[in-house]
Amino acid sequence: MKRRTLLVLAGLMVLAVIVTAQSQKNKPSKTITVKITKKGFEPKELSLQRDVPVRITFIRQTTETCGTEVVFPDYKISKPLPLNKPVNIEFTPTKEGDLKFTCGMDMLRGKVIVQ
Ligand SMILES: [Cu+2]
Repeated sequence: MKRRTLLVLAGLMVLAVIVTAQSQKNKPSKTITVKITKKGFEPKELSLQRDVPVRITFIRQTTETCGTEVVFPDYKISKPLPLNKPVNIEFTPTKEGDLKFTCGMDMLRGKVIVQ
């Protein structure tokens, strides 16, 4: 009887470890905020690490630019940016090198350096 209890406890511990590992796997280990202002993306240059999941939060704070959408062409990501609403983009850079992000019309530009 006591042995069975121990087994159940051990099983629960293994399960807890697995669940923790899974949730950490899905959690971005780096978060960055990028604002869209009159000047464009701020900051407009980001540096990221290869294979490290990232969450970039974009907030458009102006109506004076055409930055109503953000596009990461290499990762086929594009999202509308409503005024003053944070929009999260999550991905994992898998290649080293420069990566561009732009507005929907490729006028505002930003750069991600993946190392
Ligand atoms: Cu534009």
